Parts: sequence; structure tokens; C-alpha cells
Amino acid sequence: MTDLTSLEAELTGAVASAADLPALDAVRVGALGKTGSISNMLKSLGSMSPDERKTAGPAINGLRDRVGALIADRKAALEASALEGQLAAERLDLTLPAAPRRKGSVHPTMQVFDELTAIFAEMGFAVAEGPDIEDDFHNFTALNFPPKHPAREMHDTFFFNPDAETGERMLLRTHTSPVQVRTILSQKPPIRIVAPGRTYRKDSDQTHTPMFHQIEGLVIDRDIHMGHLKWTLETLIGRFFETDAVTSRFRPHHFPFTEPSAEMDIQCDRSGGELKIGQGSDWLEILGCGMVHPNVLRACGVDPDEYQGFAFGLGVDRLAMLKYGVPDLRDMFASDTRWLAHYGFSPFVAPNPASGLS
Ligand code: 2NL
Repeated sequence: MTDLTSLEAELTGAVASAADLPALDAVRVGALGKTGSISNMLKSLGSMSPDERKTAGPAINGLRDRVGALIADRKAALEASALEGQLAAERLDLTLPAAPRRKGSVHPTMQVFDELTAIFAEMGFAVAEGPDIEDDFHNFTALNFPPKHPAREMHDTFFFNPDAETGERMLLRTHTSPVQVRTILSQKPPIRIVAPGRTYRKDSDQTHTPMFHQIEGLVIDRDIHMGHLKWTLETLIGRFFETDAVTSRFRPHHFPFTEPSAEMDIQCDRSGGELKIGQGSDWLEILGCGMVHPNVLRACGVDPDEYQGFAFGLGVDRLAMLKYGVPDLRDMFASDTRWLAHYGFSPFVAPNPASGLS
């Protein structure tokens, strides 16, 4: 029994003074491992007389359990202090400025938003914003979409579940036009705004992503006509591509919210595999536009006999890819930091008409 008492004192001391997990494990192996001191004593029970075994058995098993519990406690304490040490060593000061080599960059789509709004700002347009989650009135009805128009169908539009009480379904806006509807409803003409933002349609293939970016423009005033529209868009394209030589043409088109409606193409050259703007004999479709439909003005409380307007909309992602040579649309929103480092722009050089756009 003295053997057991001194072994217990020795092991208790060894467990308490084990400085780290490997040292503690060495103590455990030495006592409870296959040929450990306690394990060997347990093995010796077999060669004892039944009387001896009656007292030695519970004593050795008791020692094994107590030492096992001591080791488990010490292990938990060592693990906790190891974690605390690691947390202290790896502490980060989040108030420090970012390391310069890891600075972020401006996505080409956002760069083109900034370029376009800089051009429009110079022409006297304000920027308007609105919610991504819209209702049927602002996204469709006010824009003169007939009740059964195909664009309303589940196929194109992301609808939310109907509201339990009203039955109304909210949706993700399919264009930024509802921003303009909200502006006409809340401001008096003259109105001159652009609405840049995210838009959503159930469409996903090589040339479509379910989320994409649009900028739309709207002018409402007295005596507004197609001439104002044409000048604005031709001036816009010339400044955006930073050349006077862009030839454009307007083709008749149909939108529910404009009458007449048109699509604008710009002259380009596709020979030689590379697309060049401002030369050649090909045409590139660039935007949709038209005179605001009288029904849209009426739906927003404006008298079409007193005020007229023009509006236009263009897809910004495609325009960014075109101007900055991004070959694949699917890379645009993949959030690959190597891609962003390559195609991104400096956040410290904001586009403006005085110092240049890009
Ligand atoms: C396109 C065509 C367009 C508009 C958007 C608009 C907005 C109001 C009233 C009338 Cl509130 N029109 N927006 C007009 C014509 C075309 O976008 O192809 N976008 C990518």
C-alpha cells in the first residue's frame, strides 16, 4: 500500500508539473499506457491470491481512476491556456490602416457607373436611387405594361411569396424604371435624373447573369422632343468613348413605356477579331430609348398635354466589358481577387470630366 501511496504522490506531482500537452502525455503513457506503472500493477492482480486481490484490486483501480481524472483536468487546463496564448499572439489591431499591397479596387461596372454619372452630372442630371425590392405598381403597372404582358410572367421576374394578408407579391425590380416612377410621383417637372442600379431577371447563360446593372435616364419638361433625346445620347456616347467620331443610328423598336421607341446602334468594326468603336461598317446595339408614353405620365399624375419627356436605358456590364476588354461576362461577378486586381480601377482616381474619365 505504501507503494501505491508514494506512486500516487509521484504521479500527482508529475501531472501538476507537466508544462505542456506532450509532457502530460508522457506522464499518461508512463502510468496508464500498455506497460505503464499502474497498468503493470493491474496485470499483477492475476497472480495474487483471492484475499490479496480483494484489497489490492479496488486500491489499484481507485488509483487508476484518480490519476486518469487528474490527467484529464490538467489536459483541459493546458488546452485552455494554449488557446489563450494563441489568441494573444495572433491579436489584430483592426484600427490600423490596411497594408498598401492589399488595397481594394473599383469593379469595371462601378467605374463605368462613375464615368456615366460624371458625364450626366455635367449635363445637369441628378442621380436617383430606389429599392431593389419593388411592387407590381412601380415595376410594371405605372410603366404601361398590359396586365398579361409576357415580362410579368414568372419566367422573367423573381417574385417573392404573396403576403398572407393582402395577397400582394413583391418582386426584384427587372429594370431601374421604378426609380423614375417614384421620382415623377414625388417631384414636380422639370425633372432630369439618371438611375443607376442593380436589376434582376431569371436569365442565366453565357451572355446573361440573373443580377445585372442598368442606368436609365429621364427628362420631363415642357416642349421636350426626340431632338433633345438624340443630342443627349449622341453627346453621351462621344464623351464615354472619348471620341468625336462615333456615328450612330436609331432603329424603331417597341417598349410599353415609351412611344415612339427606338434602339440606338453605334458604328463599329468587327474585322480582325477585335471590336473598334468609331470606324468600320458594322453596328453595335447600345441602348433603348423613346418618348415617355402618355399613360406613364398620367399614372404618375403628370398631364401629358402640358409636359413631355424622353427616357433611355442601357446595360452597364456589357458597356464596361466593351470599353475595358473583359472577354467573359461570367467572370464579372465571380469575386476572384486576381481578376479584380487585373481589371479593377484605383479607388483614389474618381472619373470626372475635367481630368478625364479613366
Ligand atoms: C433597354 C431599354 C429603356 C426606359 C428604359 C423609361 C422609364 C420611365 C418612363 C419611360 Cl419612368 N421609359 N425607361 C425607356 C426606354 C428604354 O431601356 O433596353 N434597357 C437596357
